[in-house]
Amino acid sequence: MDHQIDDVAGEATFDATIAAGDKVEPRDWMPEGYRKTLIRQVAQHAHSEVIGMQPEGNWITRAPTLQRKAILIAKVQDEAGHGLYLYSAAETLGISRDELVEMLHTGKQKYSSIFNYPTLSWSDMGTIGWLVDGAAIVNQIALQRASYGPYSRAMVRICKEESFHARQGYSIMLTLSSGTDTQRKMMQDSIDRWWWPSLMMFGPPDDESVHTAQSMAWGIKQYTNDELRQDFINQTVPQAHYLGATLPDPDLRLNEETGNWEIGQIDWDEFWAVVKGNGPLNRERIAHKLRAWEDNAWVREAATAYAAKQAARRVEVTA
Ligand code: BYC
Repeated sequence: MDHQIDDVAGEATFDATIAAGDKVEPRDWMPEGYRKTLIRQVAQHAHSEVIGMQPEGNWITRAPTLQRKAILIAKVQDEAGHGLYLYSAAETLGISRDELVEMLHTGKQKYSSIFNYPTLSWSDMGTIGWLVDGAAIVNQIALQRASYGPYSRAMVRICKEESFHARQGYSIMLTLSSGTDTQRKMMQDSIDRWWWPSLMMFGPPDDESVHTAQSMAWGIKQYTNDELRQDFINQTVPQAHYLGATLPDPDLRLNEETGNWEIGQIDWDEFWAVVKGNGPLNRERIAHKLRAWEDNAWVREAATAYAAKQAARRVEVTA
């Protein structure tokens, strides 16, 4: 009975917090669906950052200059950091890091479709920074205003770092676009392969998005998938033109009335195939992650033993 009274009072406070645009914090009452939705989305986001290290890590040893190598290492390290902020934010919802990692390893939780495509040339480092991080920023700027405090605060820091990532990507594209014919061809080939998968990052079209309406009512999402996708397209098309590149869409056209760049049909069959585990590299990505997890077990054991030793010393000192 007392529980029911607590729930009624908690729900009223929760509704008022959302209506006022204030933040919900870990100890506050929240509906079970809200907690579950956040665990799903934040965990999926964390997993994406960690798996997202693989396509770029693939090019660290082959970066064309020392400076590009140093920048790429820093960027890949940032992605690991983003994963850690996000796992920490997910843990405040009452789930452990081990459970989350287990769900990634067993395929019970997803990561972004985009990281199942291969990185075939150095130019892909530019395209990923420009298009993939660019798409991530459009999505994450909105998530800075998400109603759950720990998630929104993690987003503020992540967005600052992502903007450096997008710039380093575009800087690679500018270098290639003013280079030799071979470099320009490599750049165009890379754009041709990454354009459509980048647009898929925003999720299914609004009429197929099962979570958007509820997530917007809860203030987790501020905009729909299609709205964010359109913002990204409008921002990116002029950047492609500045590079002297084309986008692989014969139907792309500016609608003078709305100011929107309108695109052709996205291949949603391809998107769902990738999401369901049948993209070009889904199996390899998870196999590589599992191998790294097993090979590095000794690091986790050593860190745990060290923490226990430090804690025991603190007890001795205070006794
Ligand atoms: N890939 O109802 P919907 C990065 C799933 S990392 C895979 O619209 P929602 C970076 C969706 O989960 C960027 N699955 O869902 C790192 C749902 O399935 P379940 C990662 C997708 O949640 C390293 C179903 O489709 N960013 O920036 O309302 C290097 C129906 O979708 C995808 C984030 O994770 C997809 N693309 O909206 C470089 C952002 N899209 O779970 C860069 C946080 C949809 O019911 N997440 N699905 O089985 C979000 O903003 C939202 O979760 C989404 C989807 C917009 C992605």
